Amino acid sequence: MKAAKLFVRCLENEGTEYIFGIPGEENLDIMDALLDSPIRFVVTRHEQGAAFMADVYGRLTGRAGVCLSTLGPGATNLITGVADANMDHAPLVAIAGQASTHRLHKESHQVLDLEQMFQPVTKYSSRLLTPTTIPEVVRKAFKLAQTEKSGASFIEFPENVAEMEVDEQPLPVKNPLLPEPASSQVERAVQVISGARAPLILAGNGVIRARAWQQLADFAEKLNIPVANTFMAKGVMPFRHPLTLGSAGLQAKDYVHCGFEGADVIICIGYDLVEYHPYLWHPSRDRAIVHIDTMPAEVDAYYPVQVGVVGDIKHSLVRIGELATPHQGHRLRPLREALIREMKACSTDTGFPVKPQKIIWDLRTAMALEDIVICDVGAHKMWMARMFRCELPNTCIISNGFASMGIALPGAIAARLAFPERKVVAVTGDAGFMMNVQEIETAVRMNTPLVVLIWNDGGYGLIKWKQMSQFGRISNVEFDNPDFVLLAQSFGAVGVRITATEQLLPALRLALESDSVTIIDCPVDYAENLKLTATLGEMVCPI
Ligand SMILES: Cc1ncc(C[n+]2csc(CCOP(=O)(O)OP(=O)(O)O)c2C)c(N)n1
Repeated sequence: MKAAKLFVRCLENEGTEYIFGIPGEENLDIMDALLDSPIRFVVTRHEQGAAFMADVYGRLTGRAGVCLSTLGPGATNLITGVADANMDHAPLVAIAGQASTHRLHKESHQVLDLEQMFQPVTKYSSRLLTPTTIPEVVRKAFKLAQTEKSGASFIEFPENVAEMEVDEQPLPVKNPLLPEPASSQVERAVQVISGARAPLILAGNGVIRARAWQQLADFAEKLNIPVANTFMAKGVMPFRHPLTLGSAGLQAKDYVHCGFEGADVIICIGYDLVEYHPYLWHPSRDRAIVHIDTMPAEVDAYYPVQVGVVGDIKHSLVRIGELATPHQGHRLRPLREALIREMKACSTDTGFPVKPQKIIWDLRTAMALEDIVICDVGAHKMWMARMFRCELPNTCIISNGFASMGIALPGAIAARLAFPERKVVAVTGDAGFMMNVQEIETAVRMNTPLVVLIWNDGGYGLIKWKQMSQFGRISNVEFDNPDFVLLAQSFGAVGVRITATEQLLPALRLALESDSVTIIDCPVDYAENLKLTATLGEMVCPI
């Protein structure tokens, strides 16, 4: 058979359901081979959108999302989404066409060394120089992308190799099991945790990747230890659970930081430093850290590990949970209660533009608990991370490693394709929305009903917030927007403009019930940003 056909068979063998991308002249054979495959090709309007779709598909399913582009400019367009997946540990396999191997050694139309270009943003980057290596390269790409720490792989496929004849078969798919933790380390962790005066758990995205949320809840409950989560681990403990403290990730002080300040032992579980720098939650550098993860800890002066328990996270939690001595009392409950009071404070607010807290209240009211929010990057993300309650893991996706704007709309399309029975909302700033606005066409064409909720402030809100906090004036952060209602309509989507706060909840409910793609243009009152900075700056810990 043709090498391109073998390649597609190898993708099928890995369980690939979708490929997101844009064809080009140098991957004609793959595109043709896909016509005879059950894999669905989702044509996007920009390769960045394709990579973000694969990224979010990977986060939600734990299986590598696949994206494809042509050589040169198609591949450079993929890079941001691939880097995002890699830094956030989302499994993804990116594929790019390449010129024939006969012209890779010299200056040549659209030719870049893609294998090298993708190396810093992937775990594995490889060029297919002969068709017989296809089964190994594809298997390795998926194996590395899906094995902890999961991330991105890249395959470059020259067009002349794609059309060669080959007689090979896909390799059997076998994914490695993580080792059990060493008993000596489990025992040391048990001693430190049992002897702690005021322990605190920081749960990261690794707990979600390990699907270990039930073991985390059992561990916290059995030992009676409160749990803070990173932005990327929202929902890892149900928010309604009395031991849940909420999300840690703001650069300012917050209630949850009072927990860190008062703790003597901090148990970091499935936590990657890229999610939230330790100098922000551990400036004193003097607490004992127990690191429970699939890999040894990164070296960082603010992350002094006293005990590292490396191995299968579920197993580590069960073993330590069985042996450690439970703690008494609910010392940190006032922190949780203070946060809940803040969440509720604007629930009936009618001020306009709409306050961030009120947008979040209405969104949570309108959405079912299993529905999915994909959050973009900006001031809205900070508010969502802090105040949007999640009862289930992977119901509020936040990119907080690479933290690239533009993920929300393409990500929402992927979420809807991965879980057609659940409703999906893209929460985005006006700037991030415009970065991948063209994917509305993809959503309408693919018939993926979803809601895009734009927090409209006519500017780069987060940067404005930081400029004002630091310098008291703004520099080059304002812009004009198109008419989002007309824009939506021109794509065949529904456009809704909120002109009074009371309209938001009914608009959200209607949009969630609808079978259309709905774009809601919601003016936001970002005067609340500086008010929050001031409140947090003056905060006295309620414990
Ligand atoms: C691709 C990319 N470019 C720039 C940034 C830096 N950045 C972070 S937030 C932000 C402003 C986002 O504005 P908007 O999307 O309108 O959201 P808002 O902050 O107003 O809620 C910028 C420029 C980034 N994170 N990603």
